[in-house]
Amino acid sequence: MKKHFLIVLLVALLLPTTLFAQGSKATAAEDAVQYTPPAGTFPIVESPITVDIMVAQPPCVEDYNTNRFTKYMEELTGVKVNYIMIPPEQAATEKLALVLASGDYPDAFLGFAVSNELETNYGAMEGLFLPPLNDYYSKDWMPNMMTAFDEFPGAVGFMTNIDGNIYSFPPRLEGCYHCSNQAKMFGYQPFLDALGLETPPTTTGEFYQVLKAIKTQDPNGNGKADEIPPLAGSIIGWSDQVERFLLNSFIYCDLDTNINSNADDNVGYLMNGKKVDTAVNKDAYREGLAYINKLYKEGLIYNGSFTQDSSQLTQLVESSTEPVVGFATGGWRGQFSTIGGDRFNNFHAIAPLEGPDGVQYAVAFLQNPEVGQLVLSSETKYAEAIVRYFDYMYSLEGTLQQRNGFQGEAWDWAEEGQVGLDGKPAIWQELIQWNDKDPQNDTWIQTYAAAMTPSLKNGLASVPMSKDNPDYYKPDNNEKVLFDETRELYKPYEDTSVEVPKLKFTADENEEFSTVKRELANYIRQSAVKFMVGSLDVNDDKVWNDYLANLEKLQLSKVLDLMQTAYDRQYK
Ligand SMILES: [Ca+2]
Repeated sequence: MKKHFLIVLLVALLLPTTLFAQGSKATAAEDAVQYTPPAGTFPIVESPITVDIMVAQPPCVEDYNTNRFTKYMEELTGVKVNYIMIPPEQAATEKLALVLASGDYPDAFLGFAVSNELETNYGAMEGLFLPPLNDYYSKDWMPNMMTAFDEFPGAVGFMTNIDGNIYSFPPRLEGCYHCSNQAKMFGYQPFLDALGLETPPTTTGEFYQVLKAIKTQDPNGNGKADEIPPLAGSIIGWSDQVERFLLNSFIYCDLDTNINSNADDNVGYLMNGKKVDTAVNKDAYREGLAYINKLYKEGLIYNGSFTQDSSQLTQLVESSTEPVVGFATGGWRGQFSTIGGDRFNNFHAIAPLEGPDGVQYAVAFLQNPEVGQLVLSSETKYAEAIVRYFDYMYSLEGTLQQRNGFQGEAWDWAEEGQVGLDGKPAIWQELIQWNDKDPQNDTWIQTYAAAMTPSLKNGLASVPMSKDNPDYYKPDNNEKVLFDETRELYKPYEDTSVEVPKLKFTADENEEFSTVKRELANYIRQSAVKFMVGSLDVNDDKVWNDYLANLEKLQLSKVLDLMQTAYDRQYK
């Protein structure tokens, strides 16, 4: 009790007395708010209302109350927001704690990065946040946000707390399109040309033959068999692992063999319908490891691939006078070559290879939103107004107004004939370069709610350039290259439904399982490397069966059950 008193006292001392002058609640007038249906149309209310929102102020926005975009929102919606700004130098979560302890709340909190744990503490346990917001997650209430969510599979489940309630709205939604299929393989085009290949290899069988040809047929033309290794990757580095690409010709497998990777993600877990399962105890996984082991044994994969990092990989690709590496794996070309160099410009992505049983996956890296950027106070009488006000910012127009500035000044809809990054008719064009560095008061610079969806991002008008243009693969055009390679070569082989969405665990579950999950993940990762390099013989049934038995000893089944419980809680 004493502690609580102290916090109240601190709040009284810290908050300016005028802070909530306009925020007195539960007056008779508020009960008579007249909304204009339906959601997604404006204005929101028949006669103007004022709501209080506390906002964590970023450096790039001078004043949320006098900001031109805020004024625009007020005119559009009929909702005047009294923004109570917490300057950047104050820690938002501490401020949130103080205000919640004071008992005198605004209607909502914006930009306080409320975590899952804080949602549980303040929302579920103390009842200070308005739950559940689940009903607002529908096209009846938030048509723009829900339309944007269509491009973020699993996002609603991700926003759902472990108690099944939704306590918050996401910040800006932004999809990194090329990151969503980041496990890529690149071939050195001059080698493929020298070997007379019109197209890169498309199957694991062809790939094996091409690696052998690189090793034996002198594609760099210096008369020496120095093209060793034909294929290289690294264990540390952004999707530099060769197996991350190659295993997916046998079974869907998101495994990252780097021992320091997260124990929950990229351990080879997968969805089998609504069932959480794993690749790592399946025969197809064993076949994939055996294929990689065969390449390794025949000297077709650089042996350092399972120990080195991406800078060593880059050294391998770049340091020789003549190019020697034929294929390399990575999230992009900068993972293994010097940006803008001749080798960088000549590595081109290849599609996932079709395996002997027709399996051909691109690993799906789900682009998740964040929870806790907009939370409503349990005291607010204006939930409907706030929800509809922010929903506008997830629309195409709202996103661009809020992010870039005003239509006709900072951006405009695309003109007839303009094409986007995706080669489709462009959606919008940038009139002035977007700048999120300098303080300004014209717009919000996408600081909070916004939806830069993949389709909107890729709908930016750009200058078309054919792949035959010598400038196409140069760094200036890199975003376009990343986009094209992802869309043409990887998206056709992606199935987001087999990737396990982000799971949330209770405090008790974390306490009971965190060590178990870590030990299991370490064993899976280390064993995979041992099978690939042959220190465990993947072709020996006894060795394989011992491995399977060890997975069970390390509680694989229990971990899958735990994940299933978490999955059902969030996504069922
Ligand atoms: Ca040579």
